[in-house]
Amino acid sequence: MERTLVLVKPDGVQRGLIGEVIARFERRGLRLVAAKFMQVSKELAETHYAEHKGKVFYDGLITYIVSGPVMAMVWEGPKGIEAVRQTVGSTKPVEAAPGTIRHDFALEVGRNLIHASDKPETAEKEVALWFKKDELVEWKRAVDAWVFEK
Ligand code: DAT
Ligand code: MG
Repeated sequence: MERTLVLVKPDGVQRGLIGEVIARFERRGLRLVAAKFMQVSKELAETHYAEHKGKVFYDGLITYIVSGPVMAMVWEGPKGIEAVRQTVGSTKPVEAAPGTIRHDFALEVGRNLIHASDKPETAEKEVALWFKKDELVEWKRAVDAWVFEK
């Protein structure tokens, strides 16, 4: 079972797409572990996007992510990191596969609606950065045996 960080970015929140994003992950069978609606501080934004510091799009990226509230969530499932990235789609919306969130709701890389951790090391770091341990909910669903093989 893998956990991954998902953010509905400010454009997704402003456009009323929080529910749409949650519905897609729920339908896929992923299990919600944590969620909070919050205004991102500049400090948190800079820590979260530290790997992109110095790139041409960095300043725009920080301005974008702090431009309004985000919906931060942790989702889990077997191969959860990969599964969530697949449902999210490629970074550039015009390169994202039809049926993915970025394809279906976005056009521009600087307004690509959603963040998802890209690999296990990143996911672990990002979940710990955005959520305290006691905000992560351990629970089981009656339907789990029909979604998770083991
Ligand atoms: P992802 O969000 O798919 O993990 P990333 O980690 O490479 O993509 O980049 C983080 C964000 O930075 C991305 O969601 C949008 C922005 N970004 C990435 N590449 C960009 C580019 N070439 N031009 C403008 N913004 C870019
Ligand atoms: Mg990334």
